[in-house]
Amino acid sequence: MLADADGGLFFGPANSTFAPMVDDLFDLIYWISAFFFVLIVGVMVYFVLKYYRRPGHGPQPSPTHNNTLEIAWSVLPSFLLVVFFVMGFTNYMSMRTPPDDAYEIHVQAKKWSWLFVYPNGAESSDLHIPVGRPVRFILESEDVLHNMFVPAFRTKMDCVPGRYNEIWVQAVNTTGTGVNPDDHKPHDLFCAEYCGRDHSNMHAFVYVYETGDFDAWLEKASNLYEGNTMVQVGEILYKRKGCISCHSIDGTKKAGPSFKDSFGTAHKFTDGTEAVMDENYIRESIRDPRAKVVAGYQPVMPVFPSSRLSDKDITAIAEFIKSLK
Ligand code: HEC
Ligand SMILES: [Cu+2]
Repeated sequence: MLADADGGLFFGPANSTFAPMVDDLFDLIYWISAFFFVLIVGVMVYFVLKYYRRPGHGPQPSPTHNNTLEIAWSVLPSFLLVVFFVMGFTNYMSMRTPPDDAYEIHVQAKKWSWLFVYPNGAESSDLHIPVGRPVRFILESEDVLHNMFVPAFRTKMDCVPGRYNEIWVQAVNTTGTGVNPDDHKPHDLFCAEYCGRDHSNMHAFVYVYETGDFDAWLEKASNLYEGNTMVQVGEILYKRKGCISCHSIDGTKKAGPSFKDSFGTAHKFTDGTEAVMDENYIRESIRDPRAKVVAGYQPVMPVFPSSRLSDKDITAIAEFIKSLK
């Protein structure tokens, strides 16, 4: 094996069962290319120095043909090509064929956030998975092309609007839960397909747990309203439903207005009217964002019907926005 478990020269630590084989293939192609680059440029430089035109060194008769050489430079690259293809194809096929007993997680990408949906209906905006168990991702997009990329797993797959795509992964190490700063860090998950204004913020963390810890997390995630105040639920939904990608809570202007100090104040709209933000206005903004478009912003906010955000959820979000004064 060429690759180290820590990822070697080019990669971060290898944290999935696929990572070493991806790294091996990359290293193989890389070093073969480097070898031939040095060889060819070296020979070129040597010939230039040896044969350049100077007094006493005019043009010389040269051979027109060399069968051995031509066969060599056709057969050797073809052979390498076949080796790369077979290795790449086998890797690709094993990444695309999850074992039957894989744990399934739905991935919904949208501008500009991730939603992960677990078999029991629990949802999260960061990815949580058990260690040592195959996890199959069913990827979809609500709007444009996105791509789920976890460098630590070497996993990368398109999320295409209107169809399901899949990939699977088996993590080999746990990560910290992010609570204890001494834990090793959770992995990064990026969008790797340019998808508009806040593409670069389309980021999530990947937490990998021991099986028991994962079950505990899942249990907690499925009972959102249990043991949380409305404000806390509102904050969780604000992250989970992707409001966070367009609305800040610290006053910074993103694609949408900040929620900071916005409750109870007057908001101006593109049609010249204005209204004070109260619960009804928040509700309308979520169910029918085009009804009033805040001056200075594009009408890009997606509609959230009750199938995606219940009335109770909206109440929680309103409580959260209220708490930001
Ligand atoms: C793709 C970006 C985007 C997402 C995601 C998004 N919004 Fe918006 N939102 C906007 C924009 C842009 C406006 C201002 C234009 C308008 O009123 O339609 C807005 C306006 C609002 C307003 C009125 C704000 C004000 O200052 O008057 C509220 C309330 C709101 N959004 C709530 C939410 C909630 C809750 C979510 C998540 C469930 C959410 N938004 C998700 C872009 C977004
Ligand atoms: Cu994206």
